[in-house]
Amino acid sequence: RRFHVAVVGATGAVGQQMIQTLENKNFPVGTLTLLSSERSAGKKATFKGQEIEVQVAKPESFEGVDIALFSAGGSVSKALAPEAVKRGAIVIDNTSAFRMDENVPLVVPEVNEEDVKWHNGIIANPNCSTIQMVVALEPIRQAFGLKKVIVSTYQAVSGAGAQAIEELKAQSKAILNGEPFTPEILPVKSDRKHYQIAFNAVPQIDKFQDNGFTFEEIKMMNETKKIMHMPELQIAATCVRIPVITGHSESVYIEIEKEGVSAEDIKNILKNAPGVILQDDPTEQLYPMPADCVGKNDVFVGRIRKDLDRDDAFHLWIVSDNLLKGAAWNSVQIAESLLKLGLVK
Ligand code: 11C
Repeated sequence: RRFHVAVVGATGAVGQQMIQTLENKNFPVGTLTLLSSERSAGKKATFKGQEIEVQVAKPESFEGVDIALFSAGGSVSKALAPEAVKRGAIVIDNTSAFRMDENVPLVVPEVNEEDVKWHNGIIANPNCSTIQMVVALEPIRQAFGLKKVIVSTYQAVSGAGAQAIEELKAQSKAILNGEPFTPEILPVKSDRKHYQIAFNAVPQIDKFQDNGFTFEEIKMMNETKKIMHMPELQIAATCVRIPVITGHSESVYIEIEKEGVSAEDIKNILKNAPGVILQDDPTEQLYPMPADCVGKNDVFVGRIRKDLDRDDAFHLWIVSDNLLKGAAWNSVQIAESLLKLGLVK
């Protein structure tokens, strides 16, 4: 059978990729409903050669919808996801609105696919920087145990949406032409101050919490524990925005349980891990970079080294397309898991 799918936030950076991914993966779509805020309604998007007009998202928009993919911001999800569920849809939500809700599974299919089984209408899609990290860490945990993670990110501007992409492009041109510019979007549109992103690195993604971490860092820490079912995991994150358009990179330090493990052992595990591509050969200067990962669904891992001071510690470099595995592809993959497990009525 074919399914009625809705995409909420259809004109956004992630929404566009969701439509494309449904097409590329040949997801069994019968009807595709595209929804957005009033501001973007009326625009058109193409799915399998057909133009579809984007409509204003309202509670009634979800009548007859089987699966609704939400990526229009937390407030839209909070208001409309329960309305969609009330009308019989299963919601896959790409915002942080429900991720830490204990009644809502938070799913990365390579890691915890089985968690979709206990959903109550909403399944949350994790933060992009969390997703790519857990895809690489779970196989290591399964083989050798995992005690501690320290991650520093190098995140692309598309994580902050279409306006942030435009800001980076316009600013780069202005600086190269010696023209004035006023930062208005990054690091966080709704925060008080805005800073230059072109030719810069900004150690703030999302707003600061009272404990000195940003919300992006807290999300990475909490979501990783929930997805991996490891409330006891020691984990700390530092999240940095860099002037790359798409593709998040992460430098990750881990401490494992097992003794006597070599970097080669870790590479062998990752070579066969689902969703992972090992790109690691210093003799050939082979390592993952965002420019090579754009448009691909996999998580790329390289620079795997054993720590020089600790026998149980390793360093990794993890890169993925934040709009695909980090968002659109992981959401569609959750929808595929629902079909595979016979969970869509
Ligand atoms: C960024 N990771 O790169 C963020 C975007 O919680 O879904 C995704 C925010 C989220 O800015």
